[in-house]
Amino acid sequence: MSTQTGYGYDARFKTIQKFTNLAIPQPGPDELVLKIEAAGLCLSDPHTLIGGPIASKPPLQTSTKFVMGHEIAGSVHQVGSQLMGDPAYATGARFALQINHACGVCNMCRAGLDGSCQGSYQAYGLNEDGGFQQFLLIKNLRTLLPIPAGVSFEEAAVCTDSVLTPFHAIQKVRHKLQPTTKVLVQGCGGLGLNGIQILRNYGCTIVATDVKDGVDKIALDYGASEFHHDLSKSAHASQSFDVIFDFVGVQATVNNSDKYIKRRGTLLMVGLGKYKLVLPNYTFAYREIEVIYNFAGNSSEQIECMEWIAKGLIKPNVQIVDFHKLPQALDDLVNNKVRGRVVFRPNKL
Ligand code: FEH
Ligand code: ZN
Repeated sequence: MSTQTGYGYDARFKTIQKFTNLAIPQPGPDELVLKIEAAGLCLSDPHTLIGGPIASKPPLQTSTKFVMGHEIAGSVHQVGSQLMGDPAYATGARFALQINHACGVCNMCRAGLDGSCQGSYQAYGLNEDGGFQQFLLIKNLRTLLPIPAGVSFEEAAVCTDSVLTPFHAIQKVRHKLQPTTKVLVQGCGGLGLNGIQILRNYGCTIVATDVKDGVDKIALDYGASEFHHDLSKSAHASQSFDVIFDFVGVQATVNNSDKYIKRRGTLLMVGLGKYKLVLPNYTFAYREIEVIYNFAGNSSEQIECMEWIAKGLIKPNVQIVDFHKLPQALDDLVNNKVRGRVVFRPNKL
């Protein structure tokens, strides 16, 4: 096979494009080619198609056409001349990718905060080629994170984003999570269900809410002590939650947070449902609400998440879908018909 098929972004269209006859990359001396074993679908994929990609940092130009898919796990297929014989990159070695190409040398990276790297704005599948294809060229070896034994490619793929993102947000407030802490999780989709599983380990009381049908049982199985479609029909008083995670990010969830957060409570904004939101300035100020924004996470946290999965502390809810059904799966995601995280296996045709 000398060509491959991929799905991705083309600036001329707002819909996902099927690319046939893509060249299979050849590695340069210090590069390698990763065989894509699993690639997850995320709400940021439709956002990329309609809102344009995350901009690259000049002088690098954002590609006007690239293969999408940013939740990526794979195995080493071919290495460049300088990597030959290096056991770390032996054929078949298993890696998950860090989505953003952290440079490793800026102040953020040196402080371990490489998810906020100041040196590079490149991100697999978001502004350059990603995992919705069979083979991907890896130029930045720092983005390769070894997958521990006991973690599947599918789990490692979703760990790059849908596990890492709630994990990163939860780490910021873990000192507040006591058995008496009342936590509200808004949104039981890709992020929220993983968030509940992570929170369960901190012993706090977790109340989950989602307007969607069919997620109550799984939210309870994963560690929520209660699930409500509509909190106003529950026994929870207004201003009664210490910590609220908004894994949705729409106006209705912000309004819910305004109603239910306690004085001096903490609101973690995680979901990117809407581009702009109205925050209740007066009531948040009066109650001294701490609002913390979150985005993705650091590679050390991603490695830790994979260790949690290996230990059985988190079981990501993955749903494997045939690669050729990718455009349909994307439509289903946009229309809120997906349960769990969709993962493709581009090499299993
Ligand atoms: C992670 C890292 C860099 C860019 C984007 C992301 C995702 O959270 C997007 O879903
Ligand atoms: Zn994503």
